[in-house]
Amino acid sequence: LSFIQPPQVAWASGALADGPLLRKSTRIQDLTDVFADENARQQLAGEQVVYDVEMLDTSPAEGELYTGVTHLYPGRVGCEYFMTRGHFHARREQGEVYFGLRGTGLLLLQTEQGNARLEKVFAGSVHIIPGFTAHRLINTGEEVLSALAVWPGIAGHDYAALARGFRIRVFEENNRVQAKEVQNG
Ligand code: PAN
Ligand code: ZN
Repeated sequence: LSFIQPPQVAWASGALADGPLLRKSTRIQDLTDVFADENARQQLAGEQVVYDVEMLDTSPAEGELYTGVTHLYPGRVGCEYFMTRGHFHARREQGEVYFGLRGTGLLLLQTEQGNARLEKVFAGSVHIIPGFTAHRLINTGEEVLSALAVWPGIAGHDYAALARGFRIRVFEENNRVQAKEVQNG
């Protein structure tokens, strides 16, 4: 019998290899109305990549799990740190687990009732995202923030439910990370 070579994640960089991969880049031009300062976003180069997602091309069938790595680059739109769009799962009851691999940042979690909280993300951090909870990564550091995620193939993404934004935004002010509660969301 031969031994199957599995896909690999390089823990230090988050790079996935040796499996069938799907890749998606999200750029400044894709993130209309995501950041508080829409004018500042329009001043930036639209092609600049804010985050890349690499995932294993596995089955989306019920009971199967997806595995992916998000690489969120350092940067800001105005004073607001680069972040992912963020979403609820279309199947609201479906949870997810994130593992911090490199860099430093925050995971913003928000319930359907609008209660929001922030967890620190760093190499080795483990984040249990329960069902019915929207999630967004925020890079508050100066290096790439990479996080591994595992989620149900049937979960799906609902971006529209949070089109008006989350209840918390995170800014750099006076060289410090400042989280602010906002009215929308
Ligand atoms: C992640 C996210 C990834 C990109 O794989 O999809 O970090 O964020 P957005 O999907 O919000 O643009 C995940 O949470 N999957 O369910
Ligand atoms: Zn998710």
